[in-house]
Amino acid sequence: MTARGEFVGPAPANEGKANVSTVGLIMGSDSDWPTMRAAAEALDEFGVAHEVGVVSAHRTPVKMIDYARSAVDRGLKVIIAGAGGAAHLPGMVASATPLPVIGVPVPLKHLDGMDSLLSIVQMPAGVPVATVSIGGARNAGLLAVRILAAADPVLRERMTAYQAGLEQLVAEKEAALRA
Ligand code: RP5
Repeated sequence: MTARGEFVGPAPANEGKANVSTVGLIMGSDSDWPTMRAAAEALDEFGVAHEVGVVSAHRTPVKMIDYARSAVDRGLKVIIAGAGGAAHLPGMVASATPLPVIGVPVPLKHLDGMDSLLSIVQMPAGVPVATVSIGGARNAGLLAVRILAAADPVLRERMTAYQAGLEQLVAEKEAALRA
């Protein structure tokens, strides 16, 4: 583990099951990747296997429904969905799977991501999407780790160590300010 609480290696859930992804990381366009890659990096730090795909609510609606409906059978436990503008992907995926869905509002060049945020966050009762901040893909990755960690003591231990690393980092920065 690094000072920042980063981990390398497979999560216990994936040991002996190479390439079995527990998190589905999807986005409406490849243009979302510069934002969404932070989620993949967070999952990598904790050794959580994930699959990455481009699935658009508007351009590939059939693929989107197939993806959501087959997610459980393919072994996914959590889905992270990022989209910008009229960002309907997270909500539509949540409507077609029982898995927890984390929505990432991707900021585009107009409206500063407020359109993405409002498109994702205001879901009708009965169909929840856990929405992170505009551009908050890293937190989406970390939230997915926490959801998995609820049933995985080793991942939970890793998250606890990561949090201790954050605390240590703040203390070091504070000490540097005073030096
Ligand atoms: C959304 O439209 C995507 O999630 C992306 O944020 C936005 C623009 O897509 P591109 O025109 O760059 O492919 O569906």
